[in-house]
Amino acid sequence: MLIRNAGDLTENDVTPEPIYRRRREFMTGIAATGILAACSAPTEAAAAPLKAAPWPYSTPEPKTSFKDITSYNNFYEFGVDKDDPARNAGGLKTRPWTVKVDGHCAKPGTYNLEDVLKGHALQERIYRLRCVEGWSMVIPWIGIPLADILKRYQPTAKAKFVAFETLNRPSEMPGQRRAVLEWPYREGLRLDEAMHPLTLMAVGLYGQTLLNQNGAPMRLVVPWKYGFKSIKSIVRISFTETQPRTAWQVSAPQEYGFYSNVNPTVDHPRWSQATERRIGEFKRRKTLMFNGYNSVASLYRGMDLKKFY
Ligand SMILES: Nc1nc2c(c(=O)[nH]1)N[C@H]1C(S)=C(S)[C@@H](COP(=O)(O)O)O[C@H]1N2
Ligand SMILES: [Mo]
Repeated sequence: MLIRNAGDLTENDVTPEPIYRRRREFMTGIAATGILAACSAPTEAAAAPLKAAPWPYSTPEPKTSFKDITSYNNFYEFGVDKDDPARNAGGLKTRPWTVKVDGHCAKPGTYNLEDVLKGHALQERIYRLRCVEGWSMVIPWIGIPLADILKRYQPTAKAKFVAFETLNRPSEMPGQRRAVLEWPYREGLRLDEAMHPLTLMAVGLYGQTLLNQNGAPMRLVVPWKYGFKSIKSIVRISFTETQPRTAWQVSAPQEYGFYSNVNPTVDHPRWSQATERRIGEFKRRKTLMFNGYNSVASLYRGMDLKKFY
């Protein structure tokens, strides 16, 4: 098979259909024994092994170490310092976990995590993650294309955006006892962005279920946008007609736009976005437009990306 960079992909060629279907048949069985078994574990397990089919368009760049990915985090619900989430997230109970799906869709409801994930094939996708603060990582995520999940709820013609909410539970999320952001953390995507084949709902990384500091049990990964769009520990998914409010826009609208596409030519008021430092390296490297995921450019044709930052 021809291996290309994900940046060159079009919507229709991310995974050839017959391979996808065969993999899906294989993985349905895996999903039943892997993540689903982990979800129903009676005690708070650290992490359970998770099998996933390799995705052929992963970046070949060296992966950031497991230690860095799990100890250098932004998860303000557990504190604002990079080492706070790893230290403070252990008390979060992620079983059972329910997800409310509402808004403009034919199948709204409150679902168990098991039901949200059931029947979907897990893939391992190695993506770059670029934080607006100027650092980046290469992370081997395990997840499901968000589009596959969303389609099951049958969004109606009125659905133009998808809004996401993180858990709001100050008793287990000590950072929520301070008003550093408006809680719960909220994010949103345009429906076509949410349905783009690169947009992933992640349930694991490095071959195991997510640790709490990375957004267990289920978090978004939108690789062409700054890291803060990749909302963690999701409990609500809403199909909306109008553009949803996001936590960062509410806190500093002049700094954080709704789109937040990685763009080396549009600086954040406090930080240049032209270069970045890969965690584990010292040199700085050039930041790429759309974080190198060029196939998304068609989503923004005709838009002034300085205005819609
Ligand atoms: N709920 C929630 N989601 C969040 C954040 C947060 O503070 N709260 N931080 C965001 C930011 S700024 C980044 S860079 C990524 C970091 O993900 P990682 O720690 O798994 O690398 O999570 C994003 N998702
Ligand atoms: Mo970030």
